[in-house]
Amino acid sequence: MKSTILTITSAAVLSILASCNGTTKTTTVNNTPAPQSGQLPNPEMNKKHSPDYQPAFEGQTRIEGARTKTAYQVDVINEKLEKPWGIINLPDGRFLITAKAGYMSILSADGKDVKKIEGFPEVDTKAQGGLLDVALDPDFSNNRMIYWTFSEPVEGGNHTAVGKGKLSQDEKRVENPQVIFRATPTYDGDKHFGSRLVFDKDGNLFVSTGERSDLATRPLAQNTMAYLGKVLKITKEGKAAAGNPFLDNVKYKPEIYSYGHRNPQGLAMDEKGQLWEAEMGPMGGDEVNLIKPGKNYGWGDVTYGLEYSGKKVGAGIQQKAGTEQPVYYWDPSISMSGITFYTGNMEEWKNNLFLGCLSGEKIIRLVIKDNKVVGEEWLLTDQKERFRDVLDGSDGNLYGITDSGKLYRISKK
Ligand SMILES: [Ca+2]
Repeated sequence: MKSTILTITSAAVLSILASCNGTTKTTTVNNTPAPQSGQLPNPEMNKKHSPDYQPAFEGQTRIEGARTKTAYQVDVINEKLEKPWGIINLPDGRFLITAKAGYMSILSADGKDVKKIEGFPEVDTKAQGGLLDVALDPDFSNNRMIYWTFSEPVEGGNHTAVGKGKLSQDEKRVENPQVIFRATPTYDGDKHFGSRLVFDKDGNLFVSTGERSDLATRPLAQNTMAYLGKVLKITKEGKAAAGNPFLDNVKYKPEIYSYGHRNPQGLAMDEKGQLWEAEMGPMGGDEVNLIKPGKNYGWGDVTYGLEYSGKKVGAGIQQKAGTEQPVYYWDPSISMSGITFYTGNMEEWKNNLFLGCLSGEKIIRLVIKDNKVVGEEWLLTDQKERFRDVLDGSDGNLYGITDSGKLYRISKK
Protein backbone atom coordinates (compact mmCIF):
# COMPACT_ATOMS: atom_id res chain seq x y z
CA MET A 1 0.00 0.00 0.00
CA LYS A 2 1.20 3.46 -0.82
CA SER A 3 1.86 5.55 2.24
CA THR A 4 2.63 9.21 2.50
CA ILE A 5 4.45 10.77 5.40
CA LEU A 6 4.96 14.47 5.81
CA THR A 7 7.30 15.87 8.37
CA ILE A 8 7.16 19.37 9.75
CA THR A 9 10.24 20.46 11.62
CA SER A 10 10.44 23.26 14.12
CA ALA A 11 12.06 25.32 11.36
CA ALA A 12 8.72 25.06 9.57
CA VAL A 13 10.04 23.08 6.64
CA LEU A 14 7.55 20.51 5.41
CA SER A 15 8.75 17.58 3.38
CA ILE A 16 7.04 14.63 1.77
CA LEU A 17 8.51 11.15 1.95
CA ALA A 18 6.44 9.18 -0.49
CA SER A 19 7.24 5.51 -0.34
CA CYS A 20 6.20 3.63 -3.45
CA ASN A 21 7.49 0.27 -4.64
CA GLY A 22 10.43 0.54 -2.29
CA THR A 23 11.62 3.94 -3.53
CA THR A 24 11.40 6.99 -1.32
CA LYS A 25 10.97 10.47 -2.69
CA THR A 26 11.50 13.56 -0.58
CA THR A 27 10.02 16.85 -1.69
CA THR A 28 9.96 20.15 0.09
CA VAL A 29 6.48 21.48 -0.49
CA ASN A 30 6.15 24.31 1.95
CA ASN A 31 8.81 26.52 3.41
CA THR A 32 6.71 29.61 3.85
CA PRO A 33 8.30 31.72 6.57
CA ALA A 34 6.36 32.13 9.79
CA PRO A 35 4.12 35.21 9.71
CA GLN A 36 5.71 38.25 11.31
CA SER A 37 4.02 39.95 14.20
CA GLY A 38 0.87 41.67 12.94
CA GLN A 39 0.74 39.69 9.66
CA LEU A 40 -2.31 37.81 8.42
CA PRO A 41 -2.19 34.00 8.54
CA ASN A 42 -1.91 33.85 4.74
CA PRO A 43 -1.55 36.45 1.93
CA GLU A 44 -4.71 35.00 0.29
CA MET A 45 -6.66 36.79 2.98
CA ASN A 46 -5.98 40.10 1.26
CA LYS A 47 -8.68 39.39 -1.36
CA LYS A 48 -11.78 40.70 0.42
CA HIS A 49 -15.15 40.43 -1.30
CA SER A 50 -16.82 43.17 0.70
CA PRO A 51 -14.16 45.78 1.54
CA ASP A 52 -16.75 48.20 2.94
CA TYR A 53 -18.01 45.86 5.65
CA GLN A 54 -16.51 46.69 9.04
CA PRO A 55 -16.24 44.19 11.92
CA ALA A 56 -18.30 44.79 15.05
CA PHE A 57 -15.22 44.59 17.28
CA GLU A 58 -11.44 44.37 17.06
CA GLY A 59 -10.23 40.85 16.38
CA GLN A 60 -13.49 39.59 14.86
CA THR A 61 -11.75 38.85 11.57
CA ARG A 62 -8.25 38.81 10.01
CA ILE A 63 -6.45 38.19 13.28
CA GLU A 64 -2.70 37.85 13.46
CA GLY A 65 -1.18 34.69 12.01
CA ALA A 66 -0.04 32.01 14.46
CA ARG A 67 2.66 29.40 13.86
CA THR A 68 3.02 26.00 15.53
CA LYS A 69 6.47 25.63 17.10
CA THR A 70 6.27 21.95 18.09
CA ALA A 71 7.33 19.46 15.40
CA TYR A 72 4.57 17.22 14.13
CA GLN A 73 4.08 14.52 11.56
CA VAL A 74 1.31 14.10 9.01
CA ASP A 75 0.41 10.61 7.75
CA VAL A 76 -2.26 9.49 5.32
CA ILE A 77 -3.38 6.24 6.96
CA ASN A 78 -6.10 5.36 4.46
CA GLU A 79 -6.83 6.80 1.04
CA LYS A 80 -9.62 4.57 -0.21
CA LEU A 81 -12.65 5.81 1.70
CA GLU A 82 -15.72 6.58 -0.40
CA LYS A 83 -16.78 10.23 0.17
CA PRO A 84 -16.55 10.16 3.98
CA TRP A 85 -18.57 12.79 5.88
CA GLY A 86 -18.31 12.26 9.64
CA ILE A 87 -15.68 10.60 11.85
CA ILE A 88 -15.72 9.62 15.53
CA ASN A 89 -13.82 7.18 17.73
CA LEU A 90 -15.31 4.01 19.15
CA PRO A 91 -14.45 3.44 22.83
CA ASP A 92 -11.62 1.04 21.84
CA GLY A 93 -9.89 3.66 19.65
CA ARG A 94 -11.08 2.41 16.27
CA PHE A 95 -12.87 4.84 13.93
CA LEU A 96 -16.51 4.99 12.90
CA ILE A 97 -16.75 6.87 9.60
CA THR A 98 -19.86 7.67 7.58
CA ALA A 99 -19.99 7.36 3.82
CA LYS A 100 -22.21 9.85 2.04
CA ALA A 101 -23.45 6.97 -0.14
CA GLY A 102 -25.45 5.56 2.81
CA TYR A 103 -23.33 3.24 4.96
CA MET A 104 -20.65 3.47 7.66
CA SER A 105 -17.25 1.84 8.09
CA ILE A 106 -15.23 0.79 11.10
CA LEU A 107 -11.50 1.31 10.64
CA SER A 108 -8.76 -0.10 12.82
CA ALA A 109 -6.73 2.53 14.73
CA ASP A 110 -3.95 2.29 12.10
CA GLY A 111 -6.49 2.90 9.32
CA LYS A 112 -5.66 -0.32 7.48
CA ASP A 113 -8.50 -2.64 8.38
CA VAL A 114 -11.95 -1.60 7.09
CA LYS A 115 -15.32 -3.19 7.90
CA LYS A 116 -18.58 -2.06 6.33
CA ILE A 117 -21.81 -1.49 8.31
CA GLU A 118 -25.07 -1.67 6.35
CA GLY A 119 -28.79 -1.57 7.04
CA PHE A 120 -29.28 2.20 7.18
CA PRO A 121 -32.48 3.82 5.83
CA GLU A 122 -32.34 5.06 2.26
CA VAL A 123 -30.58 8.40 1.77
CA ASP A 124 -30.90 11.01 -0.96
CA THR A 125 -27.34 11.32 -2.27
CA LYS A 126 -27.98 14.12 -4.75
CA ALA A 127 -25.35 16.90 -4.55
CA GLN A 128 -24.78 17.69 -0.82
CA GLY A 129 -27.16 14.99 0.47
CA GLY A 130 -26.45 11.54 1.85
CA LEU A 131 -25.55 9.85 5.12
CA LEU A 132 -23.91 12.72 6.96
CA ASP A 133 -22.80 12.89 10.62
CA VAL A 134 -22.62 10.25 13.35
CA ALA A 135 -22.56 10.28 17.17
CA LEU A 136 -22.24 7.52 19.75
CA ASP A 137 -24.71 7.21 22.57
CA PRO A 138 -22.92 8.36 25.76
CA ASP A 139 -23.89 4.90 27.08
CA PHE A 140 -22.68 3.11 23.91
CA SER A 141 -20.51 0.62 25.84
CA ASN A 142 -23.72 -0.77 27.34
CA ASN A 143 -26.37 -0.16 24.66
CA ARG A 144 -24.39 -0.05 21.36
CA MET A 145 -26.66 2.74 20.07
CA ILE A 146 -25.50 5.08 17.30
CA TYR A 147 -27.15 8.24 15.95
CA TRP A 148 -26.76 9.75 12.52
CA THR A 149 -28.04 12.54 10.30
CA PHE A 150 -29.03 12.08 6.67
CA SER A 151 -31.04 13.56 3.87
CA GLU A 152 -34.22 11.53 3.83
CA PRO A 153 -35.94 11.12 0.45
CA VAL A 154 -39.72 11.47 0.71
CA GLU A 155 -42.58 12.50 -1.51
CA GLY A 156 -42.07 16.14 -2.40
CA GLY A 157 -38.29 16.14 -1.92
CA ASN A 158 -36.13 15.55 1.14
CA HIS A 159 -35.16 16.93 4.53
CA THR A 160 -32.43 16.51 7.11
CA ALA A 161 -33.38 13.69 9.49
CA VAL A 162 -31.87 12.06 12.58
CA GLY A 163 -31.74 8.28 12.81
CA LYS A 164 -30.71 5.90 15.55
CA GLY A 165 -30.06 2.17 15.74
CA LYS A 166 -28.04 -0.51 17.46
CA LEU A 167 -24.69 -1.65 16.11
CA SER A 168 -24.93 -5.44 15.74
CA GLN A 169 -22.51 -7.62 17.70
CA ASP A 170 -20.75 -8.67 14.49
CA GLU A 171 -20.49 -4.96 13.50
CA LYS A 172 -21.94 -5.63 10.06
CA ARG A 173 -25.37 -4.05 10.45
CA VAL A 174 -27.37 -1.42 12.25
CA GLU A 175 -30.32 -3.11 13.95
CA ASN A 176 -33.83 -1.62 14.21
CA PRO A 177 -32.99 1.69 12.57
CA GLN A 178 -35.53 4.38 13.42
CA VAL A 179 -35.95 7.98 12.33
CA ILE A 180 -36.37 10.02 15.52
CA PHE A 181 -36.51 13.54 14.08
CA ARG A 182 -37.31 15.20 10.74
CA ALA A 183 -36.27 18.81 10.07
CA THR A 184 -39.30 19.86 8.08
CA PRO A 185 -40.59 21.43 5.93
CA THR A 186 -39.60 18.98 3.23
CA TYR A 187 -38.11 20.71 0.21
CA ASP A 188 -37.18 19.52 -3.25
CA GLY A 189 -33.55 20.64 -3.21
CA ASP A 190 -30.07 19.16 -2.93
CA LYS A 191 -28.10 21.64 -0.79
CA HIS A 192 -27.47 22.88 2.75
CA PHE A 193 -28.62 19.95 4.89
CA GLY A 194 -26.27 20.98 7.73
CA SER A 195 -25.64 18.84 9.81
CA ARG A 196 -23.73 17.76 12.89
CA LEU A 197 -24.58 15.92 16.07
CA VAL A 198 -23.14 16.60 19.54
CA PHE A 199 -24.33 15.12 22.84
CA ASP A 200 -24.49 17.40 25.85
CA LYS A 201 -23.54 16.35 29.38
CA ASP A 202 -27.16 15.40 30.16
CA GLY A 203 -27.45 12.96 27.25
CA ASN A 204 -29.43 15.25 24.96
CA LEU A 205 -28.51 15.71 21.35
CA PHE A 206 -27.65 18.97 19.57
CA VAL A 207 -28.49 18.83 15.86
CA SER A 208 -27.62 21.55 13.34
CA THR A 209 -29.72 22.00 10.21
CA GLY A 210 -29.16 24.04 7.05
CA GLU A 211 -31.64 26.41 5.39
CA ARG A 212 -31.55 24.46 2.09
CA SER A 213 -29.73 27.25 0.24
CA ASP A 214 -32.40 28.51 -2.15
CA LEU A 215 -33.98 31.97 -1.89
CA ALA A 216 -37.34 30.21 -1.45
CA THR A 217 -36.23 28.54 1.80
CA ARG A 218 -33.72 31.10 3.12
CA PRO A 219 -36.35 33.06 5.11
CA LEU A 220 -37.13 29.86 7.04
CA ALA A 221 -33.86 30.34 8.97
CA GLN A 222 -35.71 33.21 10.71
CA ASN A 223 -39.05 31.36 10.85
CA THR A 224 -39.31 29.84 14.32
CA MET A 225 -42.07 27.43 13.25
CA ALA A 226 -39.71 25.75 10.74
CA TYR A 227 -36.74 23.50 11.49
CA LEU A 228 -34.45 24.84 8.75
CA GLY A 229 -31.37 26.92 9.64
CA LYS A 230 -31.43 25.95 13.32
CA VAL A 231 -29.51 24.38 16.16
CA LEU A 232 -31.97 22.00 17.81
CA LYS A 233 -31.72 20.16 21.11
CA ILE A 234 -33.58 16.87 21.33
CA THR A 235 -33.74 13.82 23.55
CA LYS A 236 -32.59 10.38 22.41
CA GLU A 237 -36.24 9.83 21.42
CA GLY A 238 -36.31 12.94 19.23
CA LYS A 239 -38.47 15.11 21.53
CA ALA A 240 -37.70 18.65 22.69
CA ALA A 241 -35.06 18.51 25.44
CA ALA A 242 -35.94 19.65 28.96
CA GLY A 243 -34.76 23.21 29.55
CA ASN A 244 -34.97 24.27 25.90
CA PRO A 245 -35.47 28.05 25.60
CA PHE A 246 -38.89 28.09 23.86
CA LEU A 247 -40.78 25.23 25.53
CA ASP A 248 -43.62 27.52 26.66
CA ASN A 249 -43.77 29.79 23.61
CA VAL A 250 -46.33 28.79 20.97
CA LYS A 251 -44.55 30.93 18.35
CA TYR A 252 -41.53 28.65 18.42
CA LYS A 253 -40.96 24.95 17.78
CA PRO A 254 -39.94 23.54 21.18
CA GLU A 255 -36.88 21.70 19.80
CA ILE A 256 -35.24 25.01 18.76
CA TYR A 257 -32.11 25.97 20.71
CA SER A 258 -30.88 28.78 18.42
CA TYR A 259 -31.87 30.08 14.98
CA GLY A 260 -30.84 32.24 12.05
CA HIS A 261 -28.18 29.82 10.74
CA ARG A 262 -27.18 29.21 7.13
CA ASN A 263 -25.41 25.89 6.62
CA PRO A 264 -23.91 24.77 9.93
CA GLN A 265 -21.64 21.81 9.22
CA GLY A 266 -19.57 22.35 12.37
CA LEU A 267 -20.59 21.81 16.01
CA ALA A 268 -18.26 21.19 18.95
CA MET A 269 -18.21 21.46 22.72
CA ASP A 270 -15.27 23.19 24.43
CA GLU A 271 -13.65 22.19 27.72
CA LYS A 272 -16.08 24.39 29.67
CA GLY A 273 -19.12 22.74 28.05
CA GLN A 274 -19.86 25.71 25.78
CA LEU A 275 -21.29 24.87 22.36
CA TRP A 276 -19.52 26.31 19.30
CA GLU A 277 -20.83 26.27 15.75
CA ALA A 278 -19.30 26.97 12.35
CA GLU A 279 -21.34 27.84 9.30
CA MET A 280 -20.45 28.71 5.74
CA GLY A 281 -21.43 32.16 4.58
CA PRO A 282 -22.11 32.88 0.90
CA MET A 283 -19.26 34.84 -0.79
CA GLY A 284 -17.41 35.79 2.39
CA GLY A 285 -18.99 35.75 5.82
CA ASP A 286 -18.06 32.24 7.02
CA GLU A 287 -18.69 32.33 10.78
CA VAL A 288 -17.68 30.79 14.06
CA ASN A 289 -20.40 31.30 16.66
CA LEU A 290 -20.69 30.65 20.36
CA ILE A 291 -24.18 29.18 20.65
CA LYS A 292 -26.40 30.44 23.45
CA PRO A 293 -29.94 29.23 24.06
CA GLY A 294 -32.73 31.21 22.42
CA LYS A 295 -30.47 33.50 20.39
CA ASN A 296 -30.83 34.61 16.78
CA TYR A 297 -27.62 34.37 14.69
CA GLY A 298 -28.88 36.61 11.92
CA TRP A 299 -29.03 34.69 8.66
CA GLY A 300 -30.54 35.49 6.10
CA ASP A 301 -30.75 39.18 7.15
CA VAL A 302 -27.40 39.82 8.81
CA THR A 303 -24.12 38.66 7.24
CA TYR A 304 -20.57 39.73 6.38
CA GLY A 305 -20.92 37.93 3.03
CA LEU A 306 -22.30 38.80 -0.39
CA GLU A 307 -24.49 36.84 -2.79
CA TYR A 308 -22.46 34.76 -5.27
CA SER A 309 -23.49 37.36 -7.87
CA GLY A 310 -21.61 39.99 -5.85
CA LYS A 311 -24.81 41.74 -4.76
CA LYS A 312 -25.60 42.51 -1.13
CA VAL A 313 -27.58 39.93 0.82
CA GLY A 314 -30.97 41.53 1.52
CA ALA A 315 -30.46 45.06 2.81
CA GLY A 316 -26.72 44.44 3.28
CA ILE A 317 -26.76 44.50 7.09
CA GLN A 318 -23.80 43.23 9.16
CA GLN A 319 -24.95 44.17 12.65
CA LYS A 320 -28.48 44.32 14.01
CA ALA A 321 -30.01 44.60 17.47
CA GLY A 322 -31.50 41.31 18.63
CA THR A 323 -28.99 39.22 16.67
CA GLU A 324 -25.73 37.66 17.82
CA GLN A 325 -22.42 38.61 16.25
CA PRO A 326 -20.06 35.84 15.18
CA VAL A 327 -17.05 35.40 17.47
CA TYR A 328 -15.02 35.36 14.25
CA TYR A 329 -15.65 35.57 10.52
CA TRP A 330 -13.78 35.22 7.24
CA ASP A 331 -13.82 37.22 4.05
CA PRO A 332 -12.74 35.71 1.67
CA SER A 333 -14.44 32.42 2.51
CA ILE A 334 -12.55 29.44 3.88
CA SER A 335 -15.63 27.18 3.52
CA MET A 336 -15.38 25.15 6.71
CA SER A 337 -17.15 21.90 7.47
CA GLY A 338 -16.51 19.82 10.63
CA ILE A 339 -14.81 21.39 13.68
CA THR A 340 -13.29 20.11 16.91
CA PHE A 341 -11.58 21.34 20.04
CA TYR A 342 -8.19 19.71 20.61
CA THR A 343 -7.27 17.97 23.85
CA GLY A 344 -4.36 15.89 22.53
CA ASN A 345 -0.58 15.52 22.84
CA MET A 346 0.50 18.83 21.29
CA GLU A 347 0.69 21.07 24.36
CA GLU A 348 0.50 24.35 22.40
CA TRP A 349 -2.67 23.16 20.58
CA LYS A 350 -4.65 22.43 23.76
CA ASN A 351 -8.20 23.87 23.62
CA ASN A 352 -7.59 25.35 20.17
CA LEU A 353 -10.44 25.03 17.66
CA PHE A 354 -9.63 23.13 14.45
CA LEU A 355 -11.78 23.55 11.33
CA GLY A 356 -11.74 21.29 8.29
CA CYS A 357 -12.10 23.41 5.14
CA LEU A 358 -13.64 22.33 1.82
CA SER A 359 -12.97 24.71 -1.10
CA GLY A 360 -10.50 26.37 1.29
CA GLU A 361 -8.45 23.09 1.15
CA LYS A 362 -6.77 23.21 4.54
CA ILE A 363 -7.25 22.75 8.26
CA ILE A 364 -7.45 25.98 10.23
CA ARG A 365 -6.29 26.29 13.83
CA LEU A 366 -7.84 29.05 15.91
CA VAL A 367 -6.28 30.07 19.19
CA ILE A 368 -9.11 31.19 21.48
CA LYS A 369 -8.76 33.10 24.73
CA ASP A 370 -11.72 34.24 26.86
CA ASN A 371 -14.06 33.35 23.95
CA LYS A 372 -12.15 35.61 21.53
CA VAL A 373 -9.93 34.50 18.65
CA VAL A 374 -6.34 35.65 19.23
CA GLY A 375 -4.49 33.68 16.53
CA GLU A 376 -5.13 31.77 13.30
CA GLU A 377 -2.97 29.25 11.48
CA TRP A 378 -3.49 27.49 8.15
CA LEU A 379 -2.31 23.88 8.17
CA LEU A 380 -1.84 21.30 5.36
CA THR A 381 -2.42 23.91 2.65
CA ASP A 382 0.01 22.03 0.38
CA GLN A 383 -2.23 18.95 0.41
CA LYS A 384 -4.95 20.57 -1.74
CA GLU A 385 -7.61 18.46 -0.05
CA ARG A 386 -11.21 19.22 0.92
CA PHE A 387 -11.34 18.41 4.65
CA ARG A 388 -14.90 17.34 5.47
CA ASP A 389 -14.45 16.62 9.16
CA VAL A 390 -11.79 16.69 11.85
CA LEU A 391 -11.53 14.56 14.98
CA ASP A 392 -9.83 15.11 18.33
CA GLY A 393 -8.67 11.50 18.51
CA SER A 394 -8.91 9.52 21.72
CA ASP A 395 -5.21 8.59 21.24
CA GLY A 396 -4.14 12.25 21.48
CA ASN A 397 -3.73 12.79 17.71
CA LEU A 398 -5.74 14.99 15.35
CA TYR A 399 -7.48 13.29 12.42
CA GLY A 400 -9.09 14.62 9.26
CA ILE A 401 -11.13 13.04 6.46
CA THR A 402 -11.26 14.39 2.92
CA ASP A 403 -13.80 14.30 0.10
CA SER A 404 -11.18 12.46 -1.95
CA GLY A 405 -11.32 9.57 0.56
CA LYS A 406 -8.21 10.11 2.69
CA LEU A 407 -7.84 9.72 6.43
CA TYR A 408 -5.07 11.96 7.78
CA ARG A 409 -3.34 11.57 11.13
CA ILE A 410 -1.50 14.56 12.57
CA SER A 411 0.67 13.55 15.49
CA LYS A 412 3.33 15.05 17.72
CA LYS A 413 6.81 14.13 16.48
CA1 LIG B 1 -24.62 35.00 11.70
